[in-house]
Amino acid sequence: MLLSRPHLSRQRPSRQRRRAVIAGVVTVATAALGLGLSTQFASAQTTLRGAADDLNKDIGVAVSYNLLQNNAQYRNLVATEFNSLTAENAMKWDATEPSDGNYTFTQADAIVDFAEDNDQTVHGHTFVWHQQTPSWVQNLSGTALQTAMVEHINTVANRYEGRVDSWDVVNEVVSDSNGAMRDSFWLRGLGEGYITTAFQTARAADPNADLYINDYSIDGINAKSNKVYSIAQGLKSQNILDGVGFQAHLILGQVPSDMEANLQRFVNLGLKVRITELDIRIQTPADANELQQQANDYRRVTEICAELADCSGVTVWGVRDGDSWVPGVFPGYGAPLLFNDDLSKKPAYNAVLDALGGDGNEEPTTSNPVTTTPPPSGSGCTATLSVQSPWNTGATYSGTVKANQNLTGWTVTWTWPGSERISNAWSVQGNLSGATVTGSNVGYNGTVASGQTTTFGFNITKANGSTASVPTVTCTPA
Ligand code: 9MR
Repeated sequence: MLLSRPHLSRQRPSRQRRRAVIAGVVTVATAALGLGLSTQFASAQTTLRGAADDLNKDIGVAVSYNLLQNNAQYRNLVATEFNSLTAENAMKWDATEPSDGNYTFTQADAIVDFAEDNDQTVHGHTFVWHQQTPSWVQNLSGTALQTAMVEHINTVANRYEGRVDSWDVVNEVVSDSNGAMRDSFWLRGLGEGYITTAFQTARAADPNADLYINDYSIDGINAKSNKVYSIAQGLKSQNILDGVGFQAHLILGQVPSDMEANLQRFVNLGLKVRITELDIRIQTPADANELQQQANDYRRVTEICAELADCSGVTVWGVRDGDSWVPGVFPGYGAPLLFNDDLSKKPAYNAVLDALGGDGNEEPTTSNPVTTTPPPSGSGCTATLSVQSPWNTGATYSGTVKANQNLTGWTVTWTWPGSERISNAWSVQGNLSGATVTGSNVGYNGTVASGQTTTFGFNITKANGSTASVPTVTCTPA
């Protein structure tokens, strides 16, 4: 899908080549993910970047200007592991226009130059936000505020036209309660129309950049994401919105069970989706089980993006745990990223690599049976389970439904032999929590053409140290 982006023809030749070369392997790599058979089809890529390139996805990271300037190891890792950059702070208003009409692009330029040197895309962050906006802007109102906003967007978007691929045009415009608009100086000064004006301005300034609305706590279906959905519908109908950014600042063990369904409903509007600021915080100090749970959570989020053709990519919000904003804002929490402070890889790194189809060595080990023997062919559908990653007291499973005829819906059922019980599930619904599980398709994955597959997944709890079993599944067409 990314290949149909209108602005690719204007991109640097090297980036275009990267996209074009890999187009042919998308189907295989995606199929490998869907079937949970990545050991069989794996690209054997050993970097996040290599694996994401094969999937035609962005794997991005938020970068600090200072660290890029001063730390060669950090620089090398950013160039090697990621194919997309976001400036963590350097493109925000306080960095780019600290006083009226006085633009300072040193830091932002350096990041865009770095991305070009390393054939990386840039996701721009951000034009209009209620934070990190200088007081000279916040003190304006009415026409003067609107003029400042329009001039700022025009100046920054024009400067990076053709070099920044996509922009968070507005950031965090919905409040945390009841899905109301956020009560900010923007709303008070200009009314809700400021959002439309911002997008119209950005579209005119750089018609080929993808324009996103970006927010946090909209990863699952809730009042806030419902509000973003209705704003997105309106902007899309005017053809001034291309995508929705889901920040995904998550808490350990709390990947929303309906995250995939949530992203899918935005895709169904004709929009791209993107995980823009992923981090998963843990109460510190984090123990080995928690780091494994974190890996499972990262795997899940990455899988969701990998499985959605219109998910443009996943960006993690920083490189090393010690660089993260989390401990400063949530005291007692931290360790939310993919790398330790010495740049060594955490279990979450391997899980992301694995979910991208690379060789993360996170596939089920020989001590854990991988798949059941498929039931005999001839029935309307067949289904299998595979253990994606076990830990002492739980495991993540992937389920695959294969259609042996055209399906408009399906039901799978099995009985756990032991103490295993589903704790949360995605892309499947029904009576899931007992010893006997009966689950059916959700809205988007019921229609499966003969010969095709679809997937679902879940986490279980189990007795400490026990093996995660792989029951035989019965599949029945709806
Ligand atoms: O990570 C950013 C941190 O360095 C800044 O101090 C902070 C200022 O508010 O912004 C952080 O990034 C935020 C991002 O721009 C928007 N979504 C929430 C992020 C974490 O606060």
